[in-house]
Amino acid sequence: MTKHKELNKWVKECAELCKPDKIVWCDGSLEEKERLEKLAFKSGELIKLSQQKLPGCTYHRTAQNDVARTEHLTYICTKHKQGAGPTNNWLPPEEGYRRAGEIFKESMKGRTMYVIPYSMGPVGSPFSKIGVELTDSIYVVLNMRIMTRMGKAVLDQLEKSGGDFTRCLHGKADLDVDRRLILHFPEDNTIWSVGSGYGGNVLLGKKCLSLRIGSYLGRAEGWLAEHMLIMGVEEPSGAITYIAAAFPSACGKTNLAMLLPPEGLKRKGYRIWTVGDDIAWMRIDTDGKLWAVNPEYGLFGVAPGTNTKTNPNIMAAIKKGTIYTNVLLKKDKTVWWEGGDPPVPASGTNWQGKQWKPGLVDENRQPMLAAHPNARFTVPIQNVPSVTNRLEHHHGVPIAAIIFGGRRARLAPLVYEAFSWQHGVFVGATMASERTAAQFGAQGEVRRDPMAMLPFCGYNMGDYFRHWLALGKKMVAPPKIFNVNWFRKDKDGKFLWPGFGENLRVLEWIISRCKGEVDAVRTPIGCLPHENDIDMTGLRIPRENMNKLLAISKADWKEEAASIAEFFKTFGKDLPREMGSELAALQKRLR
Ligand code: GTP
Ligand code: SPV
Ligand code: MN
Repeated sequence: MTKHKELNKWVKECAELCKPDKIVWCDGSLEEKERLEKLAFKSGELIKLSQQKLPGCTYHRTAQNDVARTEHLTYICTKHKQGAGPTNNWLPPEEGYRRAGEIFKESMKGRTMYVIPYSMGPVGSPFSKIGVELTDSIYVVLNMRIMTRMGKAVLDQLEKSGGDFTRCLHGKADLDVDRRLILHFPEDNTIWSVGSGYGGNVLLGKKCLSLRIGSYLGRAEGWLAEHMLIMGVEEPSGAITYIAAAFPSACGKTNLAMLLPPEGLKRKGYRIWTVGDDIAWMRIDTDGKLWAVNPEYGLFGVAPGTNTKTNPNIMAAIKKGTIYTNVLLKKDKTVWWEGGDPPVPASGTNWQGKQWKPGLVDENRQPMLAAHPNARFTVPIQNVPSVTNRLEHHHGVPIAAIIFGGRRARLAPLVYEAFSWQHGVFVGATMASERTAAQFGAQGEVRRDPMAMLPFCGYNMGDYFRHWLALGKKMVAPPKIFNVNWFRKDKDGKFLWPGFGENLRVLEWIISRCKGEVDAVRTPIGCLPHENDIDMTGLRIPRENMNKLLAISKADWKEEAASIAEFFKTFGKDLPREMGSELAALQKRLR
């Protein structure tokens, strides 16, 4: 119970629909965490890991058909279809409530409904948003406890303000993919998610509130909610340049946000500060510049491919207080995944709960995986050795550069700079990337993913581009916009660029451009580095690789422009005029 009348009324309504045996209001205390863990160990929902080697860590397996976000079951429910736009699935609100309501109905019988008051952003900050999630999953409560600021302090804040909150109802129901819906009702500030237990579908503060509802609120209130990491690059002088970068899911945000300077660049004495790894809320401050906060409090990161060489910061962070999902469980109650630290374990129980050892194949004669490719860890951001000390500053950090990027085996060069804010919006709007395991569906195919927001924009994407254009006009010296591609491959399918920590070499060029310290080569697609302006000290890669990484094929780009034209057609009248003129200008430059 609470003094907040609206909240009480809504909790009661949801309980009448779902019929839980019990309602528990979460206070966020350590005692509560331990009590819930105990219950989950007993039911098997969680497994306790070795407390010597991984203190405070637990292990969870999701249902096997529930291992990634399900974009085809994710909807924006606005009164008019126009509100959701051409890139979102749409349902009229009544229809959404009705369909999901049937699945929610009495689905919590025999279960407990937990009430989680949470704040995205520092509690009480004028730029934060409060949500309340109702869920029948202890796994969700324990994850929300890491990913958000939650519990008593937030409820107190909500009661004190008497203000609005995002109504987030989640139920596992029967975890049946045919009875799964992730619904957003931006006009009601409401989210309903039913039939899933997987992170992005159920930790409703993350993609659902901070991006889909957030972007909708951002347009109404004049700010931006983006699928971006935020990082600071500190020079020995102490000056820190902050960068925000949008890459699609599983394309390197967590890794870039906490990179360690590579050997050859260590002499320059850079330090990297991690502000956020997935979401940025950005607004124009009183100085007319763009400032960003990370509304989250934890990281829900991809495990496979993560090891002490590629990301020592995260490996240090996940040694304590971490929830591991869908990785390999070893006999000594520690964990492993493909691309993890050596040695490869001799055996273990895999993400499906099957006995695993190296070399086994599954029923399709494919190598049996230890971890699901989208296996994840949930870890408090304060565990990360490179965490910024500005996390609680309600102004956040000033953004000097915005970077877009994706996985593209061909076409896109290692880095280029947009000619202007408007051109940069075009570069972001036409981003494309190969699909990864973070979303349900075919992997590898290239799809357009504007600003890495295709699955996350809570309103008409055409209006979203318009909003970006409008904010650019309001800023004093808007950030410079860049595009990067760490994933270009050679003929044999090998990455041409070593990536990870070495990406700092590219960031260094980007920062020099922001400061006006280096020239660039003007090409039809944007400004590229002069070959010698990327510091390659200590990095031995063949010169021809560098040429390939910076090569622009006019023929390929003409094809790209034609494909962009096709993509733009899907927007019809919703496409801002400026996007059409940028495309025409690109085509002209390519001629
Ligand atoms: P989400 O949490 O889904 O939004 O993903 P993310 O963008 O934070 O991606 P993350 O940093 O977790 O990286 C995803 C995968 O890409 C991991 O397997 C990484 O090992 C791999 N990866 C990250 N950075 C690089 C890079 O610079 N080069 C290459 N080749 N792989 C990378
Ligand atoms: C992503 O898919 O972009 C993620 C993971 O960050 S999830 O929270 O599942 O959306
Ligand atoms: Mn993400």
